[in-house]
Amino acid sequence: MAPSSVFAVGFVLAFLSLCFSTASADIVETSFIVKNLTVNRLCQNQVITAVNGSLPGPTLRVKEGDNVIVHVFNQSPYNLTIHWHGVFQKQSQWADGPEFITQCPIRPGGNYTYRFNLTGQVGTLWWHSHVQWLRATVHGALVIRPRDGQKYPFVKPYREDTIVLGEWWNANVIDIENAALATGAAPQISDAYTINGWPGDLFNSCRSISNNTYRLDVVPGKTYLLRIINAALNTQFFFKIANHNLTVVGADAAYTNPYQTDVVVIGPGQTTDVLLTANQAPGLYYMAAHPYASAVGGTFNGNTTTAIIAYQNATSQTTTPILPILPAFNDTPTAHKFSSNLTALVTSPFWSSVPQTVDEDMLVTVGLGLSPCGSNQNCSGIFGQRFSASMNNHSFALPSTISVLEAFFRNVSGVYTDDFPNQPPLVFDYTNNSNSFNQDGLLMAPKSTSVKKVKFNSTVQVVFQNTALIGVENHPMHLHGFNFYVLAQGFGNYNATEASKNFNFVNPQERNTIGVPVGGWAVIRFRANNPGVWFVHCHLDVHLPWGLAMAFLVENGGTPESTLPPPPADFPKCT
Ligand SMILES: *[C@@H]1O[C@H](CO)[C@@H](O)[C@H](O)[C@H]1NC(C)=O
Ligand SMILES: *[C@@H]1O[C@H](CO)[C@@H](O)[C@H](O)[C@H]1NC(C)=O
Ligand SMILES: *[C@@H]1O[C@H](CO)[C@@H](O)[C@H](O)[C@H]1NC(C)=O
Ligand SMILES: *[C@@H]1O[C@H](CO)[C@@H](O)[C@H](O)[C@H]1NC(C)=O
Ligand SMILES: *[C@@H]1O[C@H](CO)[C@@H](O)[C@H](O)[C@H]1NC(C)=O
Ligand SMILES: *[C@@H]1O[C@H](CO)[C@@H](O)[C@H](O)[C@H]1NC(C)=O
Ligand SMILES: *[C@@H]1O[C@H](CO)[C@@H](O)[C@H](O)[C@H]1NC(C)=O
Ligand SMILES: *[C@@H]1O[C@H](CO)[C@@H](O)[C@H](O)[C@H]1NC(C)=O
Ligand SMILES: *[C@@H]1O[C@H](CO)[C@@H](O)[C@H](O)[C@H]1NC(C)=O
Ligand SMILES: *[C@@H]1O[C@H](CO)[C@@H](O)[C@H](O)[C@H]1NC(C)=O
Ligand SMILES: *[C@@H]1O[C@H](CO)[C@@H](O)[C@H](O)[C@H]1NC(C)=O
Ligand SMILES: *[C@@H]1O[C@H](CO)[C@@H](O)[C@H](O)[C@H]1NC(C)=O
Ligand SMILES: [Cu+2]
Repeated sequence: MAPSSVFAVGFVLAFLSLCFSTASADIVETSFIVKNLTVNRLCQNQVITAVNGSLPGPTLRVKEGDNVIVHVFNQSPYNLTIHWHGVFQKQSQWADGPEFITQCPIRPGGNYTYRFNLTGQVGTLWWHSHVQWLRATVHGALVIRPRDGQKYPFVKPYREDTIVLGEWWNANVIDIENAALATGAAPQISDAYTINGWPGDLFNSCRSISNNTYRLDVVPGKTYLLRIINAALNTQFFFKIANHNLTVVGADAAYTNPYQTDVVVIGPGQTTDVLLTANQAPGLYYMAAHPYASAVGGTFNGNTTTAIIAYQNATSQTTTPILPILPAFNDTPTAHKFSSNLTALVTSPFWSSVPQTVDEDMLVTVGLGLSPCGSNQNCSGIFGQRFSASMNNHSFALPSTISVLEAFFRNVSGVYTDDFPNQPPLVFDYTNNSNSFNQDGLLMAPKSTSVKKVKFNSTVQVVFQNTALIGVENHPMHLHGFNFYVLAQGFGNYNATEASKNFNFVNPQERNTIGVPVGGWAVIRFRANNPGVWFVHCHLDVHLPWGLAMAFLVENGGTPESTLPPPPADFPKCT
């Protein structure tokens, strides 16, 4: 072929890919049928609430820029919403999903259509119910590939797979939650952890290994992209694959610099994309996960969930897979090393630089507490009170007659207050365990529905500061509607003078969920460039109903693109 025709072919290809990349947005329209499903786990049948008869629910596969339409039919006995975890919801604020924050739930027998565009994010997100504890079984992956003509910024994987980590109860999870809330006690711990819905054979299941364990067949020498999602309610995990290193290339649908590791630490709400190369002796290898349990004295199920990586045609198919050695449950140094070593890939087309000025400078305490039992009641929390939780001494209570977003839109008073403070009411020795039960009345934070109002497009910096009231613990804090930059993380009480010296303004990881170090702090920053009401909360479902939440109310910006549109016609009403 003559050089000139090579050039011509190249030119035509370039031209075509340009056409595709401007016209590549597809409409992805599907339905979720949500209803009872009987499944058999751990030697017994259990009725769960599930989407389309599967656990996890169906994977939604889209390309960046696509227009997503999901018709949700609630044939379950429970109130329902779906949250599209990590989706920015620019101009589709009514589709975000948390009950009584953005919408009233879809009542049993009802339906609602979620419509949003997936623009400016590539990687792995997920969807889950945002009503009580329903997300234990109402969840699934949301895979966003680059649009046509664009590529991954890493070696093209031979195949991709989703690895959904979950948590299982031999009971109805709503009953478990309601029982705990009735007495103020800590809820019953889970009976198993799962990988793609299966506990694996280290749990007794009364089943054969091939019938209780997720299995991924790999071709020797090939590289796989594993999209790991932590859909567990209350458990952070250490995750490993025996004898194999992993290369992290993304987290929360933002590309990272390649980071090689033999262990992944992942909190509820987070996703981690890793490359796995099948470069070991052909055979069977377990992938395994067990808790990273940061709270001293906390109770948890200490078993390990497994799945199997099976090399194609391995002669040793019948032998027992090799089990990786997971870090100790309380191995905070390993958790911290992983979480603080990730950095953003700034050559990503979706990267934008860190805002250098701050309009709202907040220090927000996050932690546990108690609330009064109530007269003539018996409570099982410590001191005979109820467990509770708070941010800046405000323990969040959901409204029940209208969502906060709708109250904002319709100017309905009495639903929320906009008095969430930029600082805690009292400066104290936040992380000192020795006086953890007696902090000038701070143990019992009042219940309220308090939001922080910010101007459109303002830059918000939040230092999440863990407290030792009741006990220190790593809380995975999730922000709806935005990604944030993680500028720094550390232990003890935050000291701005010290910490700001180490802020990463160059390539901080971008996330929607950050595990605030146990007995420590994390500094995040984001641009509030989407008007609406955006929930901020601990993604441990044990702490959310206790009140470990607040919301940002981002005001309208004065242009059509920066104004909250009206709710859609089928928007659920509270009745
Ligand atoms: C869920 O099930 C419905 C009804 O069978 C089907 O139309 C829809 O495509 C399914 N959704 C997904 C995401 O698989
Ligand atoms: C669904 O399961 C619940 C128990 O979890 C039961 O009370 C209800 O009757 C079931 N509904 C249907 C339609 O089977
Ligand atoms: C989504 O994108 C389409 C064009 O692809 C546009 O017509 C629609 O208004 C967008 N929807 C939202 C909610 O921004
Ligand atoms: C969806 O709900 C509306 C009422 O909100 C109802 O009129 C409609 O028939 C429902 N659609 C289906 C397919 O069930
Ligand atoms: C798997 O377990 C189910 C339920 O016990 C049983 O019906 C099915 O036959 C089993 N399949 C295999 C391949 O063992
Ligand atoms: C994994 O990576 C570590 C350090 O980067 C290296 O020492 C080790 O040999 C690697 N193991 C495998 C199986 O590639
Ligand atoms: C493992 O799980 C079983 C229930 O499936 C539980 O009885 C046992 O205590 C657990 N083991 C540990 C170490 O937590
Ligand atoms: C595995 O065996 C099948 C059938 O013999 C063969 O077609 C395939 O190429 C083998 N794969 C590898 C990786 O050796
Ligand atoms: C990774 O973490 C280790 C341990 O916390 C720390 O010593 C090292 O500086 C970190 N490296 C980077 C690049 O952040
Ligand atoms: C938000 O502020 C940034 C920095 O000042 C500016 O570049 C951007 O245009 C603003 N966005 C809007 C929509 O006003
Ligand atoms: C914060 O750090 C600075 C500089 O190291 C130090 O002078 C100051 O005393 C510290 N503040 C507190 C409250 O510890
Ligand atoms: C279901 O939602 C309605 C609002 O539409 C609310 O009044 C009711 O309390 C909810 N039910 C439960 C069990 O939360
Ligand atoms: Cu928490």
